[in-house]
Amino acid sequence: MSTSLTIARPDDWHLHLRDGAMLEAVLPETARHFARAIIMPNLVPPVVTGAEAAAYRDRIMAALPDGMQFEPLMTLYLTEDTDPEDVAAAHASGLIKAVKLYPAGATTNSASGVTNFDKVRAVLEKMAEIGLPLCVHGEVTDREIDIFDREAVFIDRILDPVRQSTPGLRVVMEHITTKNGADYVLANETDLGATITVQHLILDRNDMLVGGMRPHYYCLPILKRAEHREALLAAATSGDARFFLGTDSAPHPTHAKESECCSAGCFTAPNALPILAQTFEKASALDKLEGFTSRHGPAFYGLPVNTDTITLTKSDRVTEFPAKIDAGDHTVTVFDPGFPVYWTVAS
Ligand code: OTD
Ligand code: ZN
Ligand code: ZN
Repeated sequence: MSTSLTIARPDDWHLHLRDGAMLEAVLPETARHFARAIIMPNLVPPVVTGAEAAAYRDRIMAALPDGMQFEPLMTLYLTEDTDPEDVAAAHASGLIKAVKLYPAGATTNSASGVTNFDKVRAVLEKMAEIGLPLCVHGEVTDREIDIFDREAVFIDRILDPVRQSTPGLRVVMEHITTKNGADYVLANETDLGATITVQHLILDRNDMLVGGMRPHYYCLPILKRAEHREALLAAATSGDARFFLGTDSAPHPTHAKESECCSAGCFTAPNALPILAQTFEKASALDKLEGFTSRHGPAFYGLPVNTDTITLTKSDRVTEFPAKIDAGDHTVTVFDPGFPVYWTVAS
């Protein structure tokens, strides 16, 4: 028995490709299935200027194996020193598709992020004027706020005030992890979208913590309670165009994950689409998969939907994914959803 589903080729609206040997190792895993991806700028040092984004794009294209197609959609890392005119020029030339806001200290390599939002006001106003989206890592970083509450508090304290004071600013709430995040999107008709990862659709904090700590499920924002996962799944499978796939595939060497202080991030690029097909099927929403993976993102970013297609097939044999891929002197452990997957990307 087999079932198949052909959809417009997906894009990944939130991806970490890194640099050097890691970039070479992980790029084919994305390019095999996805046509384009919004490339996160949290390198060390971060990608701050248009010139740095152009150089990074060139390194990505140089790392793409012969015969593979892929378009990196570049972003700039917003700092308190970012020059509005440099942002506008990088946008006007077609180089960048978004600017990324990290509150300082929120996640991996976010030390150069924003602490004082008054200092980025001129950049945000320029972005609203030219229609350039702001991608937001939506967590406060104050020590006194519990890690499980950081997204909800960010929405109230930072996101809503920034949006109110910058009319016309287009915002993508990246990797939403709570019902609060989904509800905020649903309550705001215009200029707002949200990406959702694979792991936040299928896992909750019990999967990470009960019976032992599973470092490969540790990512930021951290997995939440089951009721939040259910709200995200409802949003993703609803067909609402404000929700689209951003895998947040974030590779780290296996030793850095399986360590005393584990790095945050799940490496989902190789199996994101088969896991999603199975998840949408289980939710009786296979007909909504193409919108989530291939149509809603381009609509938000004002880009064409890809004209070629991929075919996902389901069989009664479990799909085998590699446990690890090689990356220079290291390996990267591939995300294991914790259940057998019967879908595969056929072409
Ligand atoms: N979350 N890991 C990383 C980034 C994301 O917040 C994110 O976008 C990373 O490793 O770059 C993670 O857990
Ligand atoms: Zn983030
Ligand atoms: Zn990310």
